[in-house]
Amino acid sequence: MPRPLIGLTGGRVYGRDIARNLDVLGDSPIDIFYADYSQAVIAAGGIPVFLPLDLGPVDVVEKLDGLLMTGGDDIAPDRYGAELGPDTHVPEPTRDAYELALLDCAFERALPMLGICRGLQLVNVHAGGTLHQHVPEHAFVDEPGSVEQHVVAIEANSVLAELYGPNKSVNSLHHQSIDQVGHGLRVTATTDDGGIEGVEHIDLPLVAVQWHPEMLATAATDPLFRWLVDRAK
Ligand SMILES: [Mn+2]
Repeated sequence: MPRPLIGLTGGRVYGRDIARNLDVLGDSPIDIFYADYSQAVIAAGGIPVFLPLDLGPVDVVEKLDGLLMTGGDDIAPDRYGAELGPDTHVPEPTRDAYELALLDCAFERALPMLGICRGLQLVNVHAGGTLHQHVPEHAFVDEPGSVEQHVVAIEANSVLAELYGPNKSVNSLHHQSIDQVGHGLRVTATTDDGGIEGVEHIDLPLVAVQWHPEMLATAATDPLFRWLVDRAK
């Protein structure tokens, strides 16, 4: 059995955003992703491939066996019918458009999909849901990403319950979260303050979580990446 090809999304910065870069390259676009994601996919037996933001989603989804929507900056609130809140980061419209189009194609092909952090928020917005634009009590951004900050309760009879059992201690590096849940999604992980931290699609192989399994000490053996790779085979 060949190792499945897992597409990874990422963001875009510019030469000027990179320390010690040449000044003359300040306006040059650079597509980026955190290697924690690709390392976790490799450890789970998949072959990660980065999906450049200029690629046509239709062309690339045809070639993929699975899709990992990674973390990143805030989604433009107009994508879910809201005004830009005072604490919402400057939107990245190129990435929003690209990832939403990727999800269109992945849904059409029923591709196995995993969303992490922004990836979960994106899945929800794609499904017609909305976001809370600022939940600072979940933004533990001054501590290492590997630190577990709170517990999530996991719904029985879900993929997350199969993988983790009834609860899991997780990290928390997000300042936005799901408000209204989108169509076709089922909430399968919540916090005791009422936050939604995990959703699954009722028909398709799609799981999304608000925490960052790729940053935990257990990343190399995290069952979520194994789930994605196994479903992608
Ligand atoms: Mn959290």
